[in-house]
Parts: sequence; C-alpha cells; structure tokens
Amino acid sequence: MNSIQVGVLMGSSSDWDTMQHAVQILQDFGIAHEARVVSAHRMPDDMFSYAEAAAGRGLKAIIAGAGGAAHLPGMLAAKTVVPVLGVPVASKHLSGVDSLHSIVQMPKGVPVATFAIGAAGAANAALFAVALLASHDPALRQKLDTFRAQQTAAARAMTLPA
Ligand code: RP5
Repeated sequence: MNSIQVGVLMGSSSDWDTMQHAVQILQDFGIAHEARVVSAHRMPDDMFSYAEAAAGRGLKAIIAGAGGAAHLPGMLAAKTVVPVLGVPVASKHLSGVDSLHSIVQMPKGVPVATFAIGAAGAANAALFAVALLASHDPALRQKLDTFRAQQTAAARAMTLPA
C-alpha cells in the first residue's frame, strides 16, 4: 500500500461539506491521503502530535480547513515544516471572512499557503498539493496537464443564450 502523501485535516465534522472537495480531487488524482477531524481548540494535543509526526511519516503536504477563529492551519505550521495549505471554511456569522483573516495573516517566519473561502479553496488546495507532488512525478504531471486541458476545452465549449 502507498504511504500517505497528503493529510486533510478539519476542525469539525461540520467542515466536511467544504473539505470533501479537497478529498475528491485527491481521489481523482490517485493521491494516497487521509482525512481526519483534528480541532485546534478542542484537541490541541492531538493537533501537535499530528504535526510533530507529519514529516517522519513522509507527508508532503497538509491541507487544513477551519472556520471562525481558525487556528488549525497556523498552529500545525508552527510545529512542522511540511507545507500547510489553509482553507478558510465559511462561518455562520461572518461568512468565512473571519476564517480567511485568521489563516492568511500569519506573522513572518511561519508560512501557511492560504486559499479561497469555501469549496473552491478546498479544491484548489488539493490541486496545489497535486502540483507540488507532480514536480517529482512525471506521470502525475501528465494527469495534471490533462486535467487543465479538459478544463480549457470545457470553457471553450461554453455557450451563452442567443
Ligand atoms: C471550527 O469551528 C471548525 O473548523 C468549524 O468550522 C467551526 C464550528 O465547529 P462546530 O461548532 O460546527 O463543531 O473549529
């Protein structure tokens, strides 16, 4: 069995509706991955354990989604040099702008790559992870090129009402 390449973490099962879009992309590209709920404020010890073990387990990227005061991506990044890709999940009261600001405004020295709020951000985080892996994997690079070509063809085939 292939070892896990990408971890997909989220702060709550309520984030799954958003984060499933990352998992779907990883499945489509055949990337060995795992998806888990690891909450920064409800399970801080689990979060640190996951981050501390990530490099030794061979993880190449961690996609982390959270909403509200979204500490998860930044605190994971504080404990590992494995690239952390942050996905702001839309929150109930502030529509995810709070999540976005929490994730994107990392102080200098501990980076988190931050994506769009919601499903598009989750999918793009996974595509970014694919691109990272593809730089050392010609077959995966070919799959990514094909994905882009299909997307381009679909856009060119779009029609508008007369
Ligand atoms: C965050 O709080 C989670 O990432 C989630 O987006 C938000 C709300 O969590 P629940 O109250 O729905 O479990 O930690």
